[in-house]
Amino acid sequence: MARIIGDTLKNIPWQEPTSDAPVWRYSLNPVIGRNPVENVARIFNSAVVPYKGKFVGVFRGETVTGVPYLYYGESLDGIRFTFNKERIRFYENGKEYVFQYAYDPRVVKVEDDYYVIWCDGKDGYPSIGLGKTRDFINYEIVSHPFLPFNRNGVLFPEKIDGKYYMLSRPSDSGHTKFGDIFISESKDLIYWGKHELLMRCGYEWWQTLKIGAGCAPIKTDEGWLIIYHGANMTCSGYVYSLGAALLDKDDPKKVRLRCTNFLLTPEEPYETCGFVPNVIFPCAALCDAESGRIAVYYGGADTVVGLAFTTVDRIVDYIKKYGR
Ligand code: BMA
Repeated sequence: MARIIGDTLKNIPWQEPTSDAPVWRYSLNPVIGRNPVENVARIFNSAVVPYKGKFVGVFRGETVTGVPYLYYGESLDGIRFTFNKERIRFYENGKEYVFQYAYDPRVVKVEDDYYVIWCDGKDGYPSIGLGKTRDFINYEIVSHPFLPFNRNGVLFPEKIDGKYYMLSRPSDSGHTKFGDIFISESKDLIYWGKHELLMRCGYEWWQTLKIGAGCAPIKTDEGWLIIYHGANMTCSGYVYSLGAALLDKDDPKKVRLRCTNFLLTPEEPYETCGFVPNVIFPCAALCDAESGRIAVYYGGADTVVGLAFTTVDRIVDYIKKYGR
């Protein structure tokens, strides 16, 4: 029986499985549909965390100009969300930070701070932006950890041996046709180094083109559980699926096991049809250490947000069964 090492979250959104699939979809998906708030055409690829008894998040809102920015949303049950119509403002040295664009946010709590990591259009280059908040009202820029081009920055939820760790994917300026996951460390969240290749694109067709970190790593007694996306190429474009792996608990630079099967691939209409068809893009997971339940938020077809469930037992067993 694998165990989550972390907090209890009794009100985690949940639905029992109806099959033995390793990850199953919420039957009332999508949880966030089109035109969720004034001037925002679509919300997808977004992050949710528990906060003061409810669920709050930083959401990728594709505005009606087509430019993505970050929006705040909240929910009592983790399923029905309301959003602020003003986008989130960040400050740097007392001045408002001017966004060119911002997308694919993740939110990770480390000690008392909630860190927001997103793909930031800094000087026109896709770069990793790192900011923080304590109250989801005031946000400040912490750093831009890596040289461009880089996407899919995901911070670990605790320091390991006194150091912060971040996953990311160095890439290029466009819809990158390549990309592996790297891991970097820092003592202060400002200066990052010791960059190392963590996982290359897989041999399996669903993850041959590029891979990128997804949800914040989940600490388990079997290691750090990472839920990521893998993309491949077809005659009609890219297909993004959800994959999983286990990293060593004490040394996250070591991959223990990586699942050769995808755990979710686009099947439902809200994943196969939309602004960009055939995309499942996980960005956040809620966990309840007591029951072992995990709820994953993912973007569907660059258009909506879906919810999927698993338990630490099921997913770890599956990785062990189909891992290499
Ligand atoms: C990637 C990112 C994601 C997006 C995906 C599919 O390059 O831009 O935000 O979900 O493409 O379009």
